[in-house]
Amino acid sequence: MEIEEIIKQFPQVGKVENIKPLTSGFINRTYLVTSANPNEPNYVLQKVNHNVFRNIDLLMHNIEVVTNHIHDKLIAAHTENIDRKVLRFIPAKDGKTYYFDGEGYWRICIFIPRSKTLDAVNPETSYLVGLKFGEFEAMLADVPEKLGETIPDFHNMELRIHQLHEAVQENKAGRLEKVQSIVDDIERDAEEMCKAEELYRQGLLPKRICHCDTKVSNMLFDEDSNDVLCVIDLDTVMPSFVFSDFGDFLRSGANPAPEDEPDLDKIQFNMDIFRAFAKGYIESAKSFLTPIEIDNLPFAATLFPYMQAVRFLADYINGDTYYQIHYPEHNLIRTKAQMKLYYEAKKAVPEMTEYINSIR
Ligand code: GN1
Ligand code: MG
Repeated sequence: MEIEEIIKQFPQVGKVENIKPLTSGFINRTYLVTSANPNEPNYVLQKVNHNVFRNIDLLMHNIEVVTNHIHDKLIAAHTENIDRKVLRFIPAKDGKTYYFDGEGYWRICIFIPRSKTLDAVNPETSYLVGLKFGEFEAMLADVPEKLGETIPDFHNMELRIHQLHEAVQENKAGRLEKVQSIVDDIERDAEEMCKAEELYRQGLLPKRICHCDTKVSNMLFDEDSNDVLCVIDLDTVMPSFVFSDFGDFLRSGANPAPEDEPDLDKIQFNMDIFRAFAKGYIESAKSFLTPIEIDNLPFAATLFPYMQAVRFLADYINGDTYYQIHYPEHNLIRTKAQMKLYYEAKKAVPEMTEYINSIR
């Protein structure tokens, strides 16, 4: 269906002046829709990736519950400019917050004007991002409804290891020989890296509503004041261990190099970023975190580069079916970069633990 036709399924949108693709993430297709009437907001139109997210009804239900809950909390706290502090998805003709055109699923949210995203963090922004993601979890700690997992077992390390085993067994793209030594490195640490699932089984670790994609680029900042406005990209908001939000932010934030940096010497784990982020996060999440969760935050910082390496490697072995690649060995380069980061984070665990114990 033509994009113009899709937009017409959302009655709230008036006359459209312009539709322009936005580049964001590997997963969904995104457009900025500009309204002809300057008094009307602009919109963000997205086609949700149905291969990745199998249950769009559940996904959009989660997002509605989460955004409504945050909205209510902001009102109760007499927060100013609430429209800038939480996303709002608008209904289609049938009242649902998405439209199925027979082929794909589309949704529209209101564009927050004078906002920007950042691609990199310094200690100052890292602190703000930590505060905001901690606050996001804190606000959702009392969501009355049980949310579903939009990607079942998304951050389940045992499952990711299992998927790697399957990839190795099938060796679909004939690439196994080339990566056997990395597979061995991963195997060596697998049991240790699956400790969250074990703690969960023992009833010692809870699942909470987490964001599960805590990159700095998933947060809006005010263009003028540089204040943090709100958390975006809510597709992976689901029950998970808090390690997801803590660890995945540091995976991208504490590494000054890109996640696919081929020069491994450039990959580091920046402790200034770690300290700033941990400080902000613990400040706002302290109210609900248990001692076991806090004890294991340094583990979380090692878990996410490790998990991402396992995911990239499985995709490489499978012949690149999940992540978009820009050159043939891209997933292998990504794997090596994440393994390097994992080892760097591991080296920093004693220092991380010491710092966390000093502020908890
Ligand atoms: C995917 O598309 P993006 O960048 O938001 C992936 C994350 C990975 C990331 C690695 C749903 O996120 O889990 O960490 O790539 N999202 C999904 O770059 O699989
Ligand atoms: Mg994402």
